[in-house]
Amino acid sequence: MLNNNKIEVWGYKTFRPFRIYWALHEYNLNFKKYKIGSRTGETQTNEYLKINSKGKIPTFKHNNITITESAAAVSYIIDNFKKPKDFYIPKTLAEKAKLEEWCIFSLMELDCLSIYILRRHEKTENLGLAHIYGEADNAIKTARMHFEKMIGACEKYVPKNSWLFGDSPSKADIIFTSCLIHCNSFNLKIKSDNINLYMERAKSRKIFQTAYKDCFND
Ligand SMILES: N[C@@H](CCC(=O)N[C@@H](CS)C(=O)NCC(=O)O)C(=O)O
Repeated sequence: MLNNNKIEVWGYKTFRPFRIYWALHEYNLNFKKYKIGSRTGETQTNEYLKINSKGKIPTFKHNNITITESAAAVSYIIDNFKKPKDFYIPKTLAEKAKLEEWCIFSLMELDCLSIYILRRHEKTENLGLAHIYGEADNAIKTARMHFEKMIGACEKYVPKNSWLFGDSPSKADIIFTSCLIHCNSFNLKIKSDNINLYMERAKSRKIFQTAYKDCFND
């Protein structure tokens, strides 16, 4: 196991850095925060671009390794530090594949193909960046339809009373929940009681709340 004496995280106030904050809080690890925001200019300085050439947040660093994808940083934390008691790690290859299926589904279908399309092409008054990436009514329409379809496709696999893999949260819960918590900002409605209840259960977890405050407060 690695020590935690030099963990650093850049970025805050959005759901992608939150994935890293949540994992670090689950693992009870101290870390140094650089609370820089996207589109504030802070991600475009020469100094920052040297550690993250994408000019995006989040960035995670532990000693000499720098990771510039939120889900990869979550995996790094889970794979390298001492597992807390109340956290699920898959044991078999089949369990690992099912867990990865949730993560990739959330990242691709919910984050990239739905939420991020809205972020790029919605009008400014709807929290979008159409002034930069252009208006694209059809892309917005299909992103909304896609989100609804994907929520419909996964809802029956979301347990009624537990986390995705039982009594303890996992990487899949961190990634899946992160894609759900702010979708109402884009007026994306989760039309599934089951998933809404799951999300409320996740939000009621003390560690979730502490990590959330840490990530979203100044
Ligand atoms: N795939 C990346 C996406 C990172 C990302 O898009 N971050 C947003 C804020 S949450 C950002 O920095 N956007 C600024 C930009 O797109 O230029 C991850 O999950 O870490």
